Amino acid sequence: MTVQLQELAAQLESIRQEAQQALAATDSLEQLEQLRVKYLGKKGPIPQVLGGMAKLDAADRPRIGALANEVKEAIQSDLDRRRTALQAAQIQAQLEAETLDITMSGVYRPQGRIHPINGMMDRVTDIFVGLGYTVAEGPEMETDYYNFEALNFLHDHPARDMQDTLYLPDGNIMRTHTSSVQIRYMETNEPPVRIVMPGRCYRRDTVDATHSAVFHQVEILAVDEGLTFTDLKGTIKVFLEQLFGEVPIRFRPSFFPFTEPSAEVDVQWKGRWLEIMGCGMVDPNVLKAVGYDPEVYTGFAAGMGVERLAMVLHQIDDIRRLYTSDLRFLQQF
Ligand code: 2U9
Repeated sequence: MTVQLQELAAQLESIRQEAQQALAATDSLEQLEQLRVKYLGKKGPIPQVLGGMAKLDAADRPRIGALANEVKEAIQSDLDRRRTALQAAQIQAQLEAETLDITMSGVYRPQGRIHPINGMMDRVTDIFVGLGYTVAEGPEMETDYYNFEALNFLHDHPARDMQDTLYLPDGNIMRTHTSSVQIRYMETNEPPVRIVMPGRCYRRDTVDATHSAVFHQVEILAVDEGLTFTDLKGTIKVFLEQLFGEVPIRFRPSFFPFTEPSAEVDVQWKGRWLEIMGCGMVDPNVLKAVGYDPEVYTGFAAGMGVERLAMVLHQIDDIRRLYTSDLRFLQQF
């Protein structure tokens, strides 16, 4: 190989290397195109090198021509590979830049929960349903007859007083207990009766830590042949066991217009006797008022205040907390 040939071959080799490095360093298609023109264009270095072929021996000329083609092809294939890579990168970048987030941020809907009054009313009602009682409901607006008269309240009974009962302009009243529902039920149903009445009641009370003008009751009524005070005690014992567990209970004599005899029921809870409900045998006058023969049928009844039960079992210190809709309070249940 002649010195001239070696020189031209070395020049071609360094063009190839330089082009290779330049291509590897490009990061845009525009730059790549500039490099194509620079290294493979008509005014590029290879035609220049080939211009020096005149100095070569005729026998060396085809060799340098072949070498020049090899270098051109090598540069071309580097260029193609780089173009493919840059195009792929460009598409990828475009895809990432144009990503459309089609998700929508959700609408926050706070989860509600059962109010402690309703929770307690459900618990009590469910226990009696478990004992075979049926739920009965009635209107909150009542007549004097269903709320007092049929329940054996004397005409001058203090509960009938304007100071104790909410009277409506039309002469009706807001029911002061759910007992009116039992009267309505017995008027349209024959014994045997086993009913449980959960419901809202109203009294013209001055609101304080233990009184609310709106409150809730659950009452029960059983009427059948041969029911005795023992049946009443057994029913209440089973009920209180399910609500409080095995706690001592006691019955104290009391008075209600609609029951005779009547009793208050206390449970021993956290070391103290608490008055929790009232009960008694249905007064014969009440049975007569709905057309039941008191010589054939006897009945027992009991009633309790739902707020009071909730306050005892949840250790709530003021009845008003149950009515002020303070979420810090309500979220505890
Ligand atoms: C009929 C006959 C008898 C329901 C009864 C009680 C005793 C009682 C109070 C508890 C606290 C009301 O919420 S409170 O203030 N109730 O002590 N209730 S016997 O007796 C009836 C009901 C209906 C036809």
